[in-house]
Amino acid sequence: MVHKKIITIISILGFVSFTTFVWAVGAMASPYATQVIAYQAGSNAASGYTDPSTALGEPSRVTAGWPSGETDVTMFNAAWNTDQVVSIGAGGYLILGFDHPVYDDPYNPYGIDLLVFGNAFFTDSNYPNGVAGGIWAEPAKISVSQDGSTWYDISSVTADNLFPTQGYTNTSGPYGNDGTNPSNFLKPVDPNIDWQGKSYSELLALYDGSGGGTGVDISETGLEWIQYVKLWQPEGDSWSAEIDAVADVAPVPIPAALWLLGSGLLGLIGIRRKRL
Ligand SMILES: [Ca+2]
Ligand SMILES: [Ca+2]
Ligand SMILES: [Ca+2]
Repeated sequence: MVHKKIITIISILGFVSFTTFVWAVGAMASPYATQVIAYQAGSNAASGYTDPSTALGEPSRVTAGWPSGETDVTMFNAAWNTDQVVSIGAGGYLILGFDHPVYDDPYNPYGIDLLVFGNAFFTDSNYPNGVAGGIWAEPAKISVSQDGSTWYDISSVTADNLFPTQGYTNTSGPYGNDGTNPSNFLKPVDPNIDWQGKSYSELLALYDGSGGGTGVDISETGLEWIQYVKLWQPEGDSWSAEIDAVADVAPVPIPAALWLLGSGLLGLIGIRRKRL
């Protein structure tokens, strides 16, 4: 019995270290898009915002201030430099590639595997204090693919929508430029939070260190992984979506999983001992 237990524990530890190895190898790849496969600006794409390479790499943490200087990107203050976001527009599309497969990983928070960052923002119903009265969103459709040619549409969410980007976790106000702790762009916001009417500080707490983004669960397509993302708008849309970046969600860190596993095992052993 004891031997069995030890063997079980050793095999679990072996699995965990193998998984750590796999994740460590995965971590060497970029978690953001590395390739523009195709881009076609739509008929009403925003003038000057037509450089698709602006959607590569990580989302923007800082953007131009008004009328000058710089401000942090917050959920009330979106990125708007021409070298930060690319506009899609009616009939337009943008196809991005990752350098690795993005998995429907069971360890991903809320089942969310992929994040799409745009320049949506909460409208401020108590300017300049930051109270989310609504959201300025310009929806674009999201499709995903394993090979860049067969596409599966995502029906549950649209890009350039919830949740607006937050570049730092400690920017003091919604229009501040004093952030020093970068937010986590690989961590989704809990899709069930009620953001309506919440203050900036309440929203920061609800974001819980996340940098925002539209959360996509690729399991709705039936695919186990994807490597290409298409952001597109149908003909006739009167608005134009902007895309800042896409990200591969990081699974829940090993220490937490290990801790849960460990406490579960200790609990089982404890129960055994009590019986003896
Ligand atoms: Ca998933
Ligand atoms: Ca937009
Ligand atoms: Ca960008």
